[in-house]
Amino acid sequence: MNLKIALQRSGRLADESTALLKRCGISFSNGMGKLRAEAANFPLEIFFLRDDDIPDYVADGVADIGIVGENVLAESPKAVDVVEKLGFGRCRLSIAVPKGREYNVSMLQGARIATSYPRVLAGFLADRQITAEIHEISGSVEIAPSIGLADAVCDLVSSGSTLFTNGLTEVETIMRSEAVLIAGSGIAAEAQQLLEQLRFRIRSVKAASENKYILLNAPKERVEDIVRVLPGMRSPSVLPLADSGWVSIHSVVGQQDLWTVLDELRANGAEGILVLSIDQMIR
Ligand code: PRT
Ligand code: ZN
Repeated sequence: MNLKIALQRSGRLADESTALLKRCGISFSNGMGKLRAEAANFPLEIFFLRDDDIPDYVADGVADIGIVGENVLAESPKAVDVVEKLGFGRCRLSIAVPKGREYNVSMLQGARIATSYPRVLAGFLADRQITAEIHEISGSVEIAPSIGLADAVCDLVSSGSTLFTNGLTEVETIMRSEAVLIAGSGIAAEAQQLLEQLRFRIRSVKAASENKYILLNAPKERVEDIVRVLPGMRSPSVLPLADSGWVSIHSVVGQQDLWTVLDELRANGAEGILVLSIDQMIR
């Protein structure tokens, strides 16, 4: 039996979804226009679909699991469970208005707002007792104000450059989203077991990409100060060097703290610092 996974065929989640499986040691070929692939070394069958269809396929049991943006699930909730956050495809659903326009949320009363996310937007407005005209459009939402179709937009934003080039300013964040692994609620026991194996791999790959392995040399008398700077998985390893006045210290540091930790290490006498990528990390 195979575990069946639905991935986006092409688009913003496609490359990172296939890259994630490959980093999990799963090999398959995903040539252009391919709709289906079978992994060579894991009982996994892959369907390549439009992202909007993925929750349906998973809810209906055609696929056991899938990768999709949280925004898609929020707009059309389905009988699926989010089993893992994946840390890519990050964006936010925001309201934007023409640049220079003053803004507070009550100004949305009676406004025309263009969006591809009418359900999430309606929920946001209802919570604030605002009645607005929601214009649902499926693409190029950002041009709606300049062609006179809307007073504001509600669209996904990542770098903000689309809003900027269309003379719009982001004024309100309605939700944050990232890619997630979803599973059908009626997933069979055998598929569930394979899913657990895959989740174990995904978690080790994700932890690895969020951390760096760090090695450094330190004079013995500074070890205590340096160890205080390093979190480590349990505690850093301290190894003797040929020169008895020095030791080598090994540890793991979170990617986001890396530069701060490096500054503190140097300030505490660390030398010959090496920072290495980690392939897998099992906590
Ligand atoms: O063909 P298919 O239906 O599969 O794809 P799609 O065109 O519906 O989706 P796609 O590939 O554009 O996006 C897939 C998923 O990527 C979305 O559902 C989000 O979860 C996630 N994602 C992350 C984004 C963005 N960032 C993003 N910036 N989806 C869309 N955008 C668009 C946004 O709509 C706007 O047009 O990019 C533009 C803004 O980008 P910036 O960088 O200029 O702010
Ligand atoms: Zn889509």
